[in-house]
Amino acid sequence: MTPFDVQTVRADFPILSRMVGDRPLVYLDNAATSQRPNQVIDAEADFYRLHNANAHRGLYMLGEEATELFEGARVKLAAFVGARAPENIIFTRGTTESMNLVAYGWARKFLKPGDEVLITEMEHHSNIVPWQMATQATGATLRYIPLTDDGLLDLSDLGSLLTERTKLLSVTGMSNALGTITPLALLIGAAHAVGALVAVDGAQMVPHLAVDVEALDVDFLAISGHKMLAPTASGGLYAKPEILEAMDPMFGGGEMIREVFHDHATWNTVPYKFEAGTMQIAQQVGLGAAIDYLNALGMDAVRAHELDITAYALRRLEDAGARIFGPMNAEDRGGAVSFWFKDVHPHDLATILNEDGVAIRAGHHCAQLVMRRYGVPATARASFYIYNTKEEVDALVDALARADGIFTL
Ligand code: C6P
Repeated sequence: MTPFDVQTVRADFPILSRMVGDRPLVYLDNAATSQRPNQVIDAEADFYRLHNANAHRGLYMLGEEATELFEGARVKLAAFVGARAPENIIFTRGTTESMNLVAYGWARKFLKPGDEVLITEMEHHSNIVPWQMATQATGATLRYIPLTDDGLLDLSDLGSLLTERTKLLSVTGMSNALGTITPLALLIGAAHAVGALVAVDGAQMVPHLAVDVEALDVDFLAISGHKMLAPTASGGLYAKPEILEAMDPMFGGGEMIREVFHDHATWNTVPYKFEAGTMQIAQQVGLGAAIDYLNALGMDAVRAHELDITAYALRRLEDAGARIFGPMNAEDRGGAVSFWFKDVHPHDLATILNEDGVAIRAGHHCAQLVMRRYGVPATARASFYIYNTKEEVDALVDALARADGIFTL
């Protein structure tokens, strides 16, 4: 049972009343990016209409308003993920930039030959490639936690993968390709026990589950705003204060310095030492409005809706003959449901479904190691959010039946 009125939520999203030809849009690609409610669109537009100036620079009214709104968004994001102080949040363009910041600012400074970084085969490329680059640059070694046949992390060999050589465990909180929810408390406890830090890719987790970085005791958390109703290029990196103090900045430029001399410069305080140049001010202000929206629904309610619709979709897709990748129990997963339908290539399927107004993603979802693990070049993926309904799941299944008809002619 959804604890909020989905039709009331839908009315806040102008794009959901668009038609695709003569069919209503059924938007099921929320893992790629969510849609935005009027509240977020208005917050971003009002920033430009009424308050636009650069942040942290102008000593005039607009400059102060822009700074206040920008910093207000930092306070909201910090509270949303349970951070003790807004200074623990670095604003970034999203998870990719956040993970690269950890890989440059922390890993390249502290890793040395013989050290290990442990990740999983379930990761998005943005939590693989930065570690390949950082371990190659430092002489450290990259290791992987494998996957079970049913899309869970295979932790049977964790003891030999996570050792005193491990300096960092970097893992997604929720897989975009399998939906799998990671047992973070267990992994963070095990990593800290051997002295490793833990980075969590929160791109899919933060929009869909209540997160408390203090309770989890996580060291880094990467966040993408655009998957949680906010504008593109909004998001951030949470990190523990002592880690941020020790890290190097990734970008040099305006605002990140305290003093500049001919031969060197000194850094501004955290978080500003990581925020060089003019930031994505209006977008982060929009993120603040998105957080207000999600808080008004309540993250427990957001999760309850997702569980309800995902359980329904898993059942209906399985009955329709789809092979589903990832856990079949909705409690173990989020709402990104990857599947292979009969013998139809996912790209053909997505094209046919589009004729019925149904938008799904087809491809490797930037998770090629997952595709290799399960022996497929691509999957079709439907992914749900707060405004999706069971009728839309029915529309997906009806469209699949039509695709089946076309291919069995
Ligand atoms: N996944 C998808 O369709 P950015 O693009 O930086 O906001 O997020 C990257 C990213 C990192 N980790 C996970 C688990 C993700 O799902 C994503 C983005 C999109 O699945 C686009 S590839």
